[in-house]
Amino acid sequence: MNKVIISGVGLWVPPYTVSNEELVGSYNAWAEQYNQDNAAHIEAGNLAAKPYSSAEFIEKASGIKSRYVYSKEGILDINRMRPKLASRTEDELSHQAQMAVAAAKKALQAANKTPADIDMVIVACAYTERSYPAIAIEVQAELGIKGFGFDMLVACSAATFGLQRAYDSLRSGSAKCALIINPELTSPQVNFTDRDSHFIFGDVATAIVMENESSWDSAHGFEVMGTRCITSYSNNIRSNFGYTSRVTDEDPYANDKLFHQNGRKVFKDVCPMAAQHIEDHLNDLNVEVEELRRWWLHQANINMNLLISKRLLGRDATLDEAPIVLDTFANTASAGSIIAFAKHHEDLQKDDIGVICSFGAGYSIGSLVLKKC
Ligand code: CO8
Repeated sequence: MNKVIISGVGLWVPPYTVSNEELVGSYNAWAEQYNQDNAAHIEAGNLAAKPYSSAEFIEKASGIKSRYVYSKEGILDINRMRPKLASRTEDELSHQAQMAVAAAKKALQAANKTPADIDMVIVACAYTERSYPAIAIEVQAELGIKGFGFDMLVACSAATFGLQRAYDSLRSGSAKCALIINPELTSPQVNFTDRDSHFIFGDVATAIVMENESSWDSAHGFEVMGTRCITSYSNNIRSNFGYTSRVTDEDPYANDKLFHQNGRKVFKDVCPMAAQHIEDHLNDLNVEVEELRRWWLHQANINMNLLISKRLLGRDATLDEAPIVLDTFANTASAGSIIAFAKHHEDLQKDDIGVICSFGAGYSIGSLVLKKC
């Protein structure tokens, strides 16, 4: 059967950054204001005082120092505590399509392809800003791509699950050259008034071109040796935002409609699941863990990545083996492992093997084992 190749990757980085110090400064000012405004209720024991956040805690607990955001306006304003985006008319390109197109152009260039070569577009991410028409179809129109496109949501594993869809389509012949894009506009779903999660996420867009070996013509190609996806239901990472809030008469902007999680439980559950998943995938492909030259892991928490690689290697992975990008990008949902791949793939030599692995809400875990061509 024809080999399937990842022939190009693109990374679009938003223009604004928010450091831990900036974020904590605004959260603490907001908490102080809240506690003052509610002093009587807090004193009477009817309301809990808001605890303060700390930049030291954030870096120690997660490894995150800063994050990129699509719009900085409003995030640090204690009277708003959420980003502000200009609303766009139906005739204008949507925010998410704009991010997706920027990353897609970079991936096409890296793959030495033009829009005319693509016949399938998948926009795979944690949220889309509307239900229909699909962002993927908007991207298709903007770039002038024929064929078909669709959106798919699998939280932090959307990118790897999307890559598996593309791989299967190329192998079956239903597509010849696929563009898989991850425009992760996470900041609108972050509760910037929640100390436990206000620091976790950043915005970014990544894209990958995947094609058959017969058409491959780029500087850096990676044969997809295999893909593997698994899901297991959990409420530990959840957002109840959805189109039915209108008819259930719930507040569509209540805290449960934003990202929330039991972070410590997620950490404990997901690390062993992800390590087992990678081990099983490698076993299926007759690849030894020691043969892995690079681990492009999901970027949620540096301690998670260290634990997962150590469990399999029996020692700490070096930063060269398992690169970290979350220090400057934070958790960018499904794009994290693809950012790691985008920034750390060119130095691999022919026949070097690496694994892209994502893990997150669902729970969902996805992996691709790649061999440098
Ligand atoms: N500042 C100071 N102290 C804090 C803060 C803070 N900001 N936050 C919490 N604390 C306190 C806690 O209250 C707690 O205090 P106490 O011991 O008195 O109860 C103490 O610090 C320790 O808190 P935790 O137990 O929560 O701390 P952890 O060491 O577990 O670290 C983490 C917290 C960083 C959240 C960690 O648990 C973690 O990274 N877990 C994994 C989370 C993860 O990977 N989640 C995946 C989510 S992403 C995903 O699946 C995609 C969803 C879709 C995208 C969403 C976009 C918006």
